[in-house]
Amino acid sequence: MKATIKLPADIETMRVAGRLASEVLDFITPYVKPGVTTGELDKLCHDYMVDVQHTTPAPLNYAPSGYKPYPKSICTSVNHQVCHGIPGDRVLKNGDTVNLDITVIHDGHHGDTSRMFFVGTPSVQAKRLVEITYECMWRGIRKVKPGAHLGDIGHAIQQHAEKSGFSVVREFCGHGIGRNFHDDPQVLHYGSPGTLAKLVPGMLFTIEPMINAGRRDIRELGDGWTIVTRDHSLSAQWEHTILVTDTGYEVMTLSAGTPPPPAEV
Ligand code: EYL
Ligand code: CO
Ligand code: CO
Repeated sequence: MKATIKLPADIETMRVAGRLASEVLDFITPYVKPGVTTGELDKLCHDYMVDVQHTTPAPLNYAPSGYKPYPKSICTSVNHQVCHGIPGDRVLKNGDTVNLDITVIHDGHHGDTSRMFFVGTPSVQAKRLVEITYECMWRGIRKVKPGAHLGDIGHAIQQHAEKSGFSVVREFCGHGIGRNFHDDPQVLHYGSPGTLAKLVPGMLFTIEPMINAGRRDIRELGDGWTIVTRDHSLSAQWEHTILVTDTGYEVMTLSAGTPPPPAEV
């Protein structure tokens, strides 16, 4: 499938959208504590986006074909939930891990980013999974440059995950992004070097690996959205929106609170 090459004016708007999405994560960070509900985190983020940023939460009422409209403004995926967890009455407790996934619309353009959070003190295994998943995302990002292939990104992610004893979720992938939330290309988090589309300056897409501590198999819950690991093993995900530049890549979803790239990658 063909990827759209963005115009310079659109790229600057995407830069702002990306920063705003990341700033929602900065804003919510101090609230991610034992005792808070995922619904409270959603409400806080919704009001920050709408009232402070004057952005639109893209997930709210989002209804890709075959899905019922998503009822909330962010995704909150706890422990063995892989992605698309729906905020609600669930109370976060010490030792939980949670992914908060934010997509804002600013001036018709989307910024999409997610981070992992530890609620209180994590287990040794949770800390390792979250750190390795962050390294996986960054190993993918560092493959991005003109002339590289999408398969190079997927391969780098899969190699690091599997040599660490973890597995890569296959059913969901990164995606082109811009005026549409989800566009071409699909950015698989597994694959072979030199395969799939060649990267060209101006392409914009997310890299958002979902890595499981156990088997890669997933299952959808009855709510029609929440994805969980079939074996109930822990799952982690990080996401950035990336621009292909003339010399490499630019991370579009940066803000004051963005964690630094891992040192050892
Ligand atoms: C579901 C989207 C067409 C994704 C994200 C896939 C299914 C068919 C389009 C958020 C919500 C990815 O990119 C996402 N998070 O970073 N729904 C999503 N779907 C879907
Ligand atoms: Co996202
Ligand atoms: Co995404």
